[in-house]
Amino acid sequence: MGKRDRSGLWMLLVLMFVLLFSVPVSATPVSEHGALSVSGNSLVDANGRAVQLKGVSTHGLAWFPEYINKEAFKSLRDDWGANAVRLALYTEEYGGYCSNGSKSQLKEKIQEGVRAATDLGMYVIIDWHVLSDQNPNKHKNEAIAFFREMAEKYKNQSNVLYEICNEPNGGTSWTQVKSYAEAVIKEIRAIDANAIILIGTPTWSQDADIAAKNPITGYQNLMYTFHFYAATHKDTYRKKLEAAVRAGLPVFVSEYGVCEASGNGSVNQTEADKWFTLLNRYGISYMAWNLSNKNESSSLLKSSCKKTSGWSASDLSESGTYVVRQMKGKLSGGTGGTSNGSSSSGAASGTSSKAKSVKASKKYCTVSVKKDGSWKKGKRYYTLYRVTIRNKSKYNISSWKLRVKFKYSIKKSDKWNGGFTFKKNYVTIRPVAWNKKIASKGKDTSVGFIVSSAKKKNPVVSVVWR
Ligand code: IDC
Repeated sequence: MGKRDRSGLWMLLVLMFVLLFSVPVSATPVSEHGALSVSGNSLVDANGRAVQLKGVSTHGLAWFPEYINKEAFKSLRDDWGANAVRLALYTEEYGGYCSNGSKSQLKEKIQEGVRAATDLGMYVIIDWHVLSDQNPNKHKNEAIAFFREMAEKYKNQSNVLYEICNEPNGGTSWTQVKSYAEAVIKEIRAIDANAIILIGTPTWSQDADIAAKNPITGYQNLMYTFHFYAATHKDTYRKKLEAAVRAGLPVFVSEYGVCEASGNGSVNQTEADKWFTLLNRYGISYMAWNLSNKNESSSLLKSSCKKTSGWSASDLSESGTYVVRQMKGKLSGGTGGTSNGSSSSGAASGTSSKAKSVKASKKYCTVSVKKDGSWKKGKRYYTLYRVTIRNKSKYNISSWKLRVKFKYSIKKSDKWNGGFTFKKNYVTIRPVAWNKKIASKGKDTSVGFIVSSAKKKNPVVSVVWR
């Protein structure tokens, strides 16, 4: 073989090597995160890292079956930034599973939906959409039969989540929901020991704070749902959600709208931004209602749009435009919001059961104390600081304590999500119960405070672990 021939051979080898190793094997949400579990009040992935599911809910499977197709879900994943999809199976209403629907056709649709999501490496929620039936106990036996069948079918898949009652309402109490949930969970767990199970809470899944006072015990991987519609539900409801999270309840927003609770009416982006600041602060998962072109403002597609996949920006309704922007990590207002671009982030207290636990230190964690606004009031200068603690180690952090030192003396003005001591020119910060633990590779962004100073410039001189 001549020299030229050999160099040609080398070129070919190099080319093959490049082709073999550089063609990216595109990661999917499921290949990245694997089987999910619940740790503390967080949803965590197979590596024990906090994970936030984001996606959309279909409208009723009987109403809008055409959107259950692989191309549609691919658009959700690749163009909208979704890692999950929710399949809404109404139990009553039009074509309901327990009313006048064809059980076999509806189950066929679910199977199509799960298959499409699975092929695309997306998480999928099978939602038993209790609504006008009000009390999930009304169709308890059918729910048990249904979920037994689903669990049997999907027990070997790590991407399927079960939502066992969308929105109990009509005065159904938590005691009644709990007893229903315990019966259904027992049946699912006999078949599938690990799948995440989402449990609706009373008053259209707004009473997570009530569930938090008396959660279901004896099972792992349970989460409780909280639903909001931003143009109707405001501060009062955000307080309820926050109370539930702070009580340690794992919460999942399996349905939300940026419009009114009717699913129609005005869209309120300002309130929606406030909701997302809260959800992102706690790393709470969220699914938008609804993937259809129905002529109502909660529909993510314009009613003029007839496409069932491959949508462009001009096909999106006002809700759709907001929802997609949100999933991509941008809030509408641009002020006061915490944007959140990555698919895994945020949750305060996730811990992997595998890794050992250590106390935060320089060796394991980094911390940043960032200025996020300053103003003058009277003779004093006020500054707001936000604290980010990142656990860069392979261990779970079991506790932490920090001291932030300023150049000149400071006075306390406000603080949140920690135990604080303000003294001379320093602030000592300890965690509260729910942000004490930080999972391996996880972070906490929940802590903040405001100090005032006589000096206009009073920089932070050091931040140390205690
Ligand atoms: C609404 C749909 C609407 C449908 C109606 C049926 O948007 O097209 O006619 O259900 O009753 C929920 C429910 C969800 C509702 C939605 C808007 O989970 O099924 O969808 N909503 O009203 N809870 C709060 C709001």
